[in-house]
Amino acid sequence: MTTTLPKDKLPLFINGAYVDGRGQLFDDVNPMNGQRILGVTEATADDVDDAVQAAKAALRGPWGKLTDQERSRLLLAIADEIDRRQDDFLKAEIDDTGKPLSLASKIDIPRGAANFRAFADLALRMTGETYEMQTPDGKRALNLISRHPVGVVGVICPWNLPLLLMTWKVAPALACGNTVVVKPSEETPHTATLLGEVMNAVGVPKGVYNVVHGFGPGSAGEALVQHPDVDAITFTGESATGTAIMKDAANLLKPVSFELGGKNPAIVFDDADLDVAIATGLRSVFANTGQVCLCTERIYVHRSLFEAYVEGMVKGAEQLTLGDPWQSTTTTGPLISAEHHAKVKSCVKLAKEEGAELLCGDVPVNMKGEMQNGSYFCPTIAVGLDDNARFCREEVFGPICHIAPFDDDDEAIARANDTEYGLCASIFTNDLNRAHRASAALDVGITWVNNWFLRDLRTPFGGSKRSGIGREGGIYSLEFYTELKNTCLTL
Ligand code: NAD
Ligand code: 6OD
Repeated sequence: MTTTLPKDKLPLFINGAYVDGRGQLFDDVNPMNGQRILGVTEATADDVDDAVQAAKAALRGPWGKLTDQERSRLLLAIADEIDRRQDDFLKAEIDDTGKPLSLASKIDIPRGAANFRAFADLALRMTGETYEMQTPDGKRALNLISRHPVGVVGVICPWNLPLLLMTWKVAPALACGNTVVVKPSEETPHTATLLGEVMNAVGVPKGVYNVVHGFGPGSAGEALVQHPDVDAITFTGESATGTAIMKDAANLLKPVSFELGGKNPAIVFDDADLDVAIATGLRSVFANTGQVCLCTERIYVHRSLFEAYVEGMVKGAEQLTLGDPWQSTTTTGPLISAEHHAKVKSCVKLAKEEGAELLCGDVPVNMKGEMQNGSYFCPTIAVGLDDNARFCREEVFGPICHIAPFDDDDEAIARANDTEYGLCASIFTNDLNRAHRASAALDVGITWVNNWFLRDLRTPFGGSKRSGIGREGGIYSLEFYTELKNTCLTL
């Protein structure tokens, strides 16, 4: 047991200390070259129980006694410490994901710190209302509404934006006075583990933040969801995994908050600024090699702009630079794993079988040196498919999109809505009325107008339909991370 992270393998972080999981040792692999980085110790159900008991004890211990102001100050200190250790977090995140330095240093790691700053503010806003009433015998009574932590929160995370998405859940949970047990993705276990050192360095009490490693079914993920002392589950990942987790959580009637998959549309109306639509389209399709839940996979373009838009997108896609994530010129890293590479490849093969014309991509990547064994995939743009093609309906989660023409606004909106998902949409128009009409008509949690992934952390984030349950962000996070209590006093 140690309070600093060992270099030779990744242990669990339980009750303020690093301990080896008692399960199997599994490999953390660098997708840039397919090489093992180090071994990760898997948590058994007993390890998960240790973490949950530590989290439960911390609720009743010093953490539960801190004032809102003290918790808020600790969250700010965590943010400062992430900033101070930015290089360590960058190394851990880039090794695990292969994402380019240009992206991780601008988005992933700074957002990890920003999440704690944003929710430090929330800790000071745990207010409730008061309702005054008359009792039947004419006295006055006050109903005082107060907010209380939910308890131990299980945080289950995906691999695409590991630190960003994990802290997006951990920060509001802690702001509201809860304690957490985090289960990072088995593909990207590093930054969550490193955050343990940060927690210790700034004086977060033991047991408030715990990390268990492993997989989903039959492993740490399932053990966490099924644990009777875990009071709520917040999960980001695939919709099908959400269904499995919800079934398990239902047995103990646990509240869940879900950020799930998408098949996000973009609509380019006939009055759009074409340069903005193309530049934003390129970012929204290819950022993080298409592995952002908000990425656009279906684009509908007014017929009058279709040809020029497609030409601009193809030209832009061909200019992307696949390469070593550490090189400043690299725009596009590998996919997360060989397995995911095989999945994306099979989706593109399917698109061709369904009759797609591929305007770029569909060629082997020509990587040099150790990157020949990396999971690199050529940016791919398809046209010519019917909206019912599987390639246009199922989430691929890679650097791909399909572009189709449309003739009128209602048709574009109906086609954009014709999906089981409802996470986000981006629309391009200079007509304010059109923007409002379209946004109101789109069945999604977030509509971006002439931009994409522009985030104000005070706003509600989440999806409708099969893209999620609930909203998190700003004061909206209070809904999930606190219990409301009414105290009724006669005076
Ligand atoms: P995933 O669902 O395969 O895994 C996510 C996490 O769940 C992992 O930690 C995994 O070990 C765990 N898990 C799997 N089965 C489980 C079970 N039965 N019980 C408990 N835990 C279980 O997702 P992924 O492949 O890591 O991430 C990619 C997916 O996540 C995509 O579908 C993407 O759209 C989605 N995503 C959504 C958002 C959003 O905000 N809506 C954000 C990021 C990713
Ligand atoms: O920006 C966020 O807060 C957020 N949850 C982004 C999700 C991205 C999905 O991959």
